[in-house]
Amino acid sequence: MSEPLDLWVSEKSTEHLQMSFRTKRVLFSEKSPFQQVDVIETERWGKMLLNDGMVMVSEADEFIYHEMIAHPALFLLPNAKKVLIIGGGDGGTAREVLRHPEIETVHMVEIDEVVVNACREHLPVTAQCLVENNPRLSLVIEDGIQFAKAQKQKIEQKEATAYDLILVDSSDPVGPAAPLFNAEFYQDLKSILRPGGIIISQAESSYVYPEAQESLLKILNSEFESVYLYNFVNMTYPSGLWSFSLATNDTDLNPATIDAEAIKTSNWNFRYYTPAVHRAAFALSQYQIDRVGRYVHRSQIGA
Ligand code: SPD
Repeated sequence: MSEPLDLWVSEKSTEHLQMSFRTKRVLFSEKSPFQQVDVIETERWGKMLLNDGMVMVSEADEFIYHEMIAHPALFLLPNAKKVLIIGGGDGGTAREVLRHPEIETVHMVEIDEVVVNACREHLPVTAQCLVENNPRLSLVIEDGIQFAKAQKQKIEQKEATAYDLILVDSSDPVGPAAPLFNAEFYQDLKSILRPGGIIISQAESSYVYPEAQESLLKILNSEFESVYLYNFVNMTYPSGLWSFSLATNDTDLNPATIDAEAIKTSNWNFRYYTPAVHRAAFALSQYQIDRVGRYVHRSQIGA
């Protein structure tokens, strides 16, 4: 009797680093007009979505990424009502935003319908809010770049109102997500954000992709009054340590101070996010300060 296949799927993160996941089977594999989309079933991490071979979410740790992209900003903006999500086709970010009852409208703009449908079918917990007729969620299949430009015109013509919070839940800066790391995109986002609003962006890894992170923070720094970097741990991303950026023109906002009572009394059974995690996430290592300290708020560099 021959042994069953020992199947591994690898993300080749850089020329010098790859991560491999022992895999039971491939559940979905399709080349969309934008990228290669795969869902695999792993031994340890549950089902996993990969875009162009890069891990986007796994069932085992998606809660960390999605809690950390949504809740820090939402607890800093208790009066937020209108949220825009660019990307986030798996639905996890929208799921977390919609846990806040004060949020009336979520616009989610995803370029790749193949990702949305693959997640609806294979990652139903992550994609649970991507149902037809969700009264608070409007899902638009469109390029986020074009959406932001069109929205800018509508706001200028008073046909639409600005967003309180914008979440850029992008994949890595290659393929369809590359323009989401450009200055022009953030200039457009700035004009569709209300004064005092917040933009959170997927900000890559300080250790594996320092150039991409630095470039994003440099752009944000040139467009916004205050820029912060905050960290979280995601086991299935290369190096484990990953970051989001926070950009705002509200100079009074201090993101590291948080209403701990509001988080505790929300009683939502977070699995990662706590008041202490919120505060600690904004602490930067000396390595990060040396790399990007000139682009982030002075409170993050110990000044
Ligand atoms: N290398 C992974 C970068 C993060 C990708 N975004 C994940 C989307 C989750 N909604």
